[in-house]
Parts: sequence; structure tokens; C-alpha cells
Amino acid sequence: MSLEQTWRWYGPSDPVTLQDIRQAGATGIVTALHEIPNGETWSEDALRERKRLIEWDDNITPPKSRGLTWSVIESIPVHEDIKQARPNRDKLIENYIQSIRNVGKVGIPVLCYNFMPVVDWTRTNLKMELEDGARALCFDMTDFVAFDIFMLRRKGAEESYEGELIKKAQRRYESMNREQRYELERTIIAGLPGAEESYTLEQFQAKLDEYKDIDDTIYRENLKYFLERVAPVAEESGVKLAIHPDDPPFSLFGLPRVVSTEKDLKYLLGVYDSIYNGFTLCTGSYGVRADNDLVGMVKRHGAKLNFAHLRSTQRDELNGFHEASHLQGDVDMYGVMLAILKEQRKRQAVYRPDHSIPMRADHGHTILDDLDKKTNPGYSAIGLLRGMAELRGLELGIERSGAVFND
Ligand code: DNO
Repeated sequence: MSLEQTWRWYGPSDPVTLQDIRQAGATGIVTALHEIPNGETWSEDALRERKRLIEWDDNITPPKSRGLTWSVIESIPVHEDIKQARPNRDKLIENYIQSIRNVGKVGIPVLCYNFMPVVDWTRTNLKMELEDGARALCFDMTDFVAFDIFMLRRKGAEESYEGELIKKAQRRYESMNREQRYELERTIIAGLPGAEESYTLEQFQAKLDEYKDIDDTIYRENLKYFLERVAPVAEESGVKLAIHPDDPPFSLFGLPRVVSTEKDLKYLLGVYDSIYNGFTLCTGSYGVRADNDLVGMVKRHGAKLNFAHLRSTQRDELNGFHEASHLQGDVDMYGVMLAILKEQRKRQAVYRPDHSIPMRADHGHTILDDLDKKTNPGYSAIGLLRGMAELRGLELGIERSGAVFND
């Protein structure tokens, strides 16, 4: 198999163990030093120590290789003060740069990050029941508007939505009991796994207020400022940046969004033209917008595709979605896989050493034994295992069919 199969591991407290991951067939680990507060430098020692833990079993003598490599960092969070261009941003960017240098020294080749304001990925329901009893992550627009207008009571929120939707959201809100309201609030603002920020309702409103004068144009400038400083260092250090798109790929709470479309991507790749300033193709995030041509994005920007998150979503009539199984839903996974494998061939033809593009199955359903366990939403072992097995089969089938050689 030629794509590098990776798996996101949340560190020593993840209920999924390194051995589980190895048995699932992955060889690459995607993880972060989640314990380091946002804005602080990741030291070379801390990185080395975690890398050793991932790659070697030191509990036996002599130590034994686990057959795993730390291939991708996901993510070093970008501090809110950098995103908002506050006066101390240069100091924080300096810390970020130092982290990248340290990542380069210990030899981790890819760094995934995002530039979403206030909230990282956002859902309204982490346990949507599918017809076969499996549970999926979902973003329901009616619930979201119910929260925004009737629970958060954000100033001006009504202007963001159409009258019919607001009425529906009001009926939804009125039909919910206290527990259901609390659960919705926690799901939206308490932070999903990997999101390093978590808020109470008051803190959340205060955070939103900080953005009242920051529109897309200003926010894009702030991303540019960051990239102009960070990308050259990434190149020097041999660390390939891979920006993750907004999830979902549209504005939430009136906040700016600048990594949602191919146009956004083109802009930021142009800020510093190098394969070290690249992107994460998250098919589930970009794929929520019907106007994102995923296959075309790989064809046009493939040289800078540094990491792939493969998953599918199913849109609904209100612009919401739920996470489909990996080969179903709105994403043309066959087309995307074929395009990625073609990009890989191109790299091989010019002897690019990084032709084996790291990919991971993203956000599995909760199924089988995991339904009764405490798991990280979207990251339970069995659902991801199913996703990865399907993607692996798809890849092998495409390779054997010879379709990669067709124009
Ligand atoms: C969710 C993830 C995101 C992603 C970050 C990257 O499952 O895809 O949390 O890790 O946005 O910075």
C-alpha cells in the first residue's frame, strides 16, 4: 500500500492504545503534546520523550520497536492573540517558530494546524442514531440556531438566519428540557477532542465580542502575517505545514472564516509559495460545501497536499450534515483517492522523497462494543478501524486496476 496509513492518538490517556493502532494496520501516529498550554514553546526534550514513547516499548529489555512512527503533529494550536493580531502576537509567533524548529530537530515531517477563531471543529450532536443503531456526529442547523438565538442570545444573531429557520429553532428550543439544553450547550462550546479551548456561556460571549471588528478581510491579513513569518522557518526546518480547513466550512456566530473554499486555499498557498506551506485535505470539512470540487482541488494543488483526512458527510436540506460512513455520503471517495494516488505517482516520477502521503481515516461511527464504552467522539477504535479498512481496500483496488496511469 503506498499511502502512509496513520491514526490519530490522543496521547497516554487515549482509551485506544498504541498496540490497538498497530493491530489496526496503521504505521504512522498523528498526535500532539496536548498538555502544553496554548502559546508556549514545545521543547525539544518533550518532543523527543513523546516520540520515544510512541516508537519504542521500553518496558521490555532490550527495548522493542513498536513499528510506529510519529509522522504528523496535529496540532500546535495557534494562539487567539495571533488570530486577533493583538500586541503580543510577535512574541507568540516567536514561540511558535521555536516549536517548529524543535519539531524539525526531532524529525517529525508534517505539522497540521488550523486558523479557526474561538472554536475548533463544531457539532451539535455527538450521538445521532443511524438506522442500524450506529452513532454518528452531526451538525443540525435547527439545533445550532436554537442555541445561538435562544440560549446564547447573541446580539444580532437573528440577522444571520431566515425567518422560517428561526421559527423552527424556536419550536425546537421550546420542546427541549433542561438536560437537553445543557447537553447542546456543552456539545457546542465545551470543546471536542483536540480542541484546546473550552468555555462557559459567559466566557464564550466575551470571546465573540473580541471579534466584533474583525471581518474576513482583516482575519485573512492576520493569517498572512502569521504565515509570512512561520512558513520560511518551516521550510528551513524541514517541517511541512498542512493547514486544516474550517469545520464546518462556513461562518459560525458571525465569526470570520478564511479556510473554507478552494479560493481561500489558493490565497494562503500563494502567501509563501513552497511545498512547506501546504494543506490538509479534509474531505469531510471541505465536502460539506457542494461548491467545493474536492477532486479538482487535489488536481490543482496536489503538490502541496501534505496530509489527508478521509471521511464523508451527508448534507441535509438546511445546510447541516451528519457524518456518513467513509465510502458513502456526498464525498466521491473513489475520485479523491484516485486523484491522491495520481499525485503520488507524479512525486515518484520526480523522485520526491515525500511521495508517500500520510492519510488517516477520520471520524468513525461509534459501533459494536464501543457503544458501551467511554470513547473520544469520532475517534472510537472500531469505527475508525472500519473506515480505515474500507479506504485501504479502495486504495488497493485502484492501484491494481491501473486507473492511476490513465489521464
Ligand atoms: C477533528 C479534527 C480537528 C483538527 C484541527 C486541526 O477531528 O479534524 O480538530 O485536528 O482542526 O488543527
